[in-house]
Amino acid sequence: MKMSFRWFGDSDPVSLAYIRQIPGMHGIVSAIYDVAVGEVWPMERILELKAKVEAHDLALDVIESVPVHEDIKLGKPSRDHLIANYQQTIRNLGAAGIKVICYNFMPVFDWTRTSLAKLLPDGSTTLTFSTREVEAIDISKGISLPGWDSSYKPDELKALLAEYSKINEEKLWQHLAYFLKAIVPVAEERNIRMAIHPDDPPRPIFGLPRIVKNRDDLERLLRIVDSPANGLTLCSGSLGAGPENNVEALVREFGGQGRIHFAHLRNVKVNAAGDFEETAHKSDCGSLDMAAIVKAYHDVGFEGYARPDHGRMIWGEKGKPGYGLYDRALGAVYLNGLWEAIDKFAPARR
Ligand code: DNO
Repeated sequence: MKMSFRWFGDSDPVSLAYIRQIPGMHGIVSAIYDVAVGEVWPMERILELKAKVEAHDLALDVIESVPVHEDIKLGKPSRDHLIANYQQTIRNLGAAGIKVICYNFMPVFDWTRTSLAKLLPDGSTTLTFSTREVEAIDISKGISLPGWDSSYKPDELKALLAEYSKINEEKLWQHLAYFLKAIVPVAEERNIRMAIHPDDPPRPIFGLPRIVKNRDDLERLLRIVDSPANGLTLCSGSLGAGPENNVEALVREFGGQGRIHFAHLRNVKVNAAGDFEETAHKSDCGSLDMAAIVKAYHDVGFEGYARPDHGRMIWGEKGKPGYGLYDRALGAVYLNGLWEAIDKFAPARR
């Protein structure tokens, strides 16, 4: 397990110099944030990012994310050109020595929360999701939830949602299959592992289809192109927010097949309705048995990349919700500690 840390580039309040001081840190997970979705990532920008990271003695092996243009998800005629651009970005990333590309196939919205700073009894703040609050939102009046893609103007968003009203789950699967069949061979050729991130939360929101939510979806996805280059970002927090999902079992099944390339490790406190609150990483802080999950990775001989995922805001830190330094650093050290203990004292059960 190679421990890594997400960094949002020069505008990130957390510096590479600080990340490097976290014990056991292998590398940085990042992206180029100012290239428009659908455009090719220029070689020189990729090399510049890599040089910046390497200057701090950290590796840049994982990109999170190369976003997928909505026209590809909608299956519009413009998708062929956009997919050709995506292929070229994969080639460029391969030429720069990148090993894993994370992406997702969630229509319109990426991860969704109803609060970004719920105050906890210990004075820290965290991210939460409530179905009731999401359902109370009248989408036609425009959306103003924290953390959502505010780059859409209300009219654009309305038009986009209208286009999606014709897309059901099966259609979205067809569009994902079309995309995978085009990009996975290029990834194979360039020695890159594609790693889809599951839907967060793992269920439809606002009537938009979501298709990467549970074990059967993951199985279906992997069989579309049965190649190690078509793999998973297994996000414990996203999948773990589905009461039907057993994250440890997913790690054993898909990790055992060598199809997990990137592990997002975080804990959530989930109720039966699937509402959740993000917690500190430690098992007894949330609903997930993080020790059992890390043990499952160890048992399947996981050699891929992992990162602590969202953290709470603690110790008065101000910054990007979920992506402060302190709680994620605690998470990284905790996860490395679990791994070391398992490695030394628990025999692998393969
Ligand atoms: C949230 C992240 C997601 C993830 C993308 C991957 O914090 O886990 O934004 O990066 O869904 O494409």
